[in-house]
Amino acid sequence: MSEKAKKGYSADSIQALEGMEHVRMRPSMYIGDVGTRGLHHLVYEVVDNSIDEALAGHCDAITVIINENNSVTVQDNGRGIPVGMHKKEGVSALEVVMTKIGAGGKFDKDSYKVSGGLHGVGVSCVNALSDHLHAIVYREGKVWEQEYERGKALYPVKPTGDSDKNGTQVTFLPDKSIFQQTIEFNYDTLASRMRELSYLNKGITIILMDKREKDEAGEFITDTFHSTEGLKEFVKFLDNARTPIINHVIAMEGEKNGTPVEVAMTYNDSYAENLHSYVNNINTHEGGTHLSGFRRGLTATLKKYADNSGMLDKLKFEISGDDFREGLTAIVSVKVAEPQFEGQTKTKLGNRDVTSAVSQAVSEMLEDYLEENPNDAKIIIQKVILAAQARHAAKKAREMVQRKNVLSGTGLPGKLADCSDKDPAVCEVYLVEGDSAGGSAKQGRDRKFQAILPLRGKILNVEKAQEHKIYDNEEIKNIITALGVSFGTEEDAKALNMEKLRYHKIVIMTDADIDGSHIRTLILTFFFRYMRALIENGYLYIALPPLYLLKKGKTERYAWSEDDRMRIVKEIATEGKEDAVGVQRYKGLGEMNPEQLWTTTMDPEHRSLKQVTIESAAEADHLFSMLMGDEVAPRREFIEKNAKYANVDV
Ligand code: 0RA
Repeated sequence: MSEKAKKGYSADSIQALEGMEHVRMRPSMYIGDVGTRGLHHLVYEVVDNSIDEALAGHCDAITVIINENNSVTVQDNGRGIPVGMHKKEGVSALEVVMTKIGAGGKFDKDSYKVSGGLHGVGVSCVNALSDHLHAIVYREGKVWEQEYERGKALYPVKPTGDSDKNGTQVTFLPDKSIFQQTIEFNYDTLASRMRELSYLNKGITIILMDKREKDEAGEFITDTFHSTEGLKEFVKFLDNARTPIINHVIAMEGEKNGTPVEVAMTYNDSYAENLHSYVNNINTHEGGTHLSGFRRGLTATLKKYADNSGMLDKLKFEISGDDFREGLTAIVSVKVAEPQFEGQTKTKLGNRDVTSAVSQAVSEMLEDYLEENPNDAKIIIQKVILAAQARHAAKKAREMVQRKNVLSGTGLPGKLADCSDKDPAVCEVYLVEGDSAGGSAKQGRDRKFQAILPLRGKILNVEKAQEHKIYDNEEIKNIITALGVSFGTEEDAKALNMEKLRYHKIVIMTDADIDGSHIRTLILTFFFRYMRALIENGYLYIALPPLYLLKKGKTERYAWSEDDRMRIVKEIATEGKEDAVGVQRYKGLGEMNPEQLWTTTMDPEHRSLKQVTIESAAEADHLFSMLMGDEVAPRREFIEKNAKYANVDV
């Protein structure tokens, strides 16, 4: 080893250091943000490396452990990151991978690295943003280790023993000074990504374990994710609360023009379209060329079959592309060597040649299926015809709602207490559960910029209703007219006339109980299905009312969680007399007087609002389908399990 290498101070490694410094200075540039999303991104980044090793055919088991101190361990049984001297850098390859930005994917060119995409910033990034990281490599009979602090190696890679295992183990503790909001990992968030990864990469076993908590039997909470059928199972999972109308999940897997394509789809008796797409395991929320390819293949094949069948002969109007996708649940997953990501959130695939690859793959798959399953083919075409008829009815109903708005003078619903300011950028509208809470909100608000729209009871379950039916619903009509924008499932309606939007903050305010969470989900479903652009533009929020009022003499404090409550009780109790602190549990918004509602939940100075994001459309869709689908059991179970979370991320 040269002198330089021993110290690890070659010119290149100084540059590497600067790269690492840059990650710490501008973390959001690398991982998106430094909130909970970015925090969880660290785990995905490390796991992606192991997935790459699995895709290269060298690894079939990955274990992810949340340790007691909130560090995370990711283990795999791959070849182990090479530990030999890296010629150019003069230090161990392991050290290069861990401390040089962008070094991650340089070794293996053949596999479709996630690198270069949305993730793929490399494990060095995780290292830079960790207080401490410990890498252990099992390779060629030996164990090698290196530790780092905030991305800097504490010692050169050293052998620490013998082993007949192969693999890599990385344990990292996120840096609190970077992730200031929290470094607490959410088990369910990690679980849903691991589940997704197991469907997208069949054959790999991913074990997730939480060592922070034990179940009743005294065991650590753990889940094992493994899929033998891949996307086929993913579709079944997404549709488990819906009723299928055809016998199988239609699936294909293969390579077209050099692009590996996987597709799975089925039809259910709902009216919703659930289409999810992935590129190199990344959920492409904004779609792109692969999704266009899927749509094109689907429409062309079904249209041709329908035309030849004669079933369309009596139909008086054209069938539109949307009609072929009512009740469709489908997943498209492609692997692209050099993906170009576009769009607002860089989750839209731009590579032109992928469209025809996917379109051809889908056409071939579907043609075969329709030939071999004529009964299913007939059922699908009948469904398409019904969808086309309903679309016509919906168009009329939509026009009626829009026309009524114009006729009724101001066009605003009678129940809306509008604000005086007219500048949408500063205006807010609260959609409030129940007339009584609505009354408090009206009294408590700042009427200059805050409008209140009380909603009575439950709004319609839009997933189960056909589009034209939802326009008969008073509450939904009120929301639509209050907001002032267009709506609907058709392409032209989806491109909302955003400039007409009357409020740039739309705040859902419901009780912090099971009914409240159900109503919130119903409203979210409506926005998700019919005004998705509002979510995408960040206009939709959830109000977070406090759970407790704590009183000691003249002191009044509010608590938003159990932890909050315990902390504040300690704080305001005199001489440790915690019993003397009065605790009032708020069951509903109605229990707060207007002033309390203002101070805790509506006053921009003190309130906390949760912005609704489309984190993972697949997860959100599953959530919606579980809550809204036909089967009651999974819905109950879900609501009960999640009732403790005051907020649902969609
Ligand atoms: C490059 C080359 C080789 C292994 C890996 C990367 C590798 C990286 C990671 C990251 C997490 N787990 C991993 N497992 C393997 C091996 C090349 C060889 O052995 O010939």
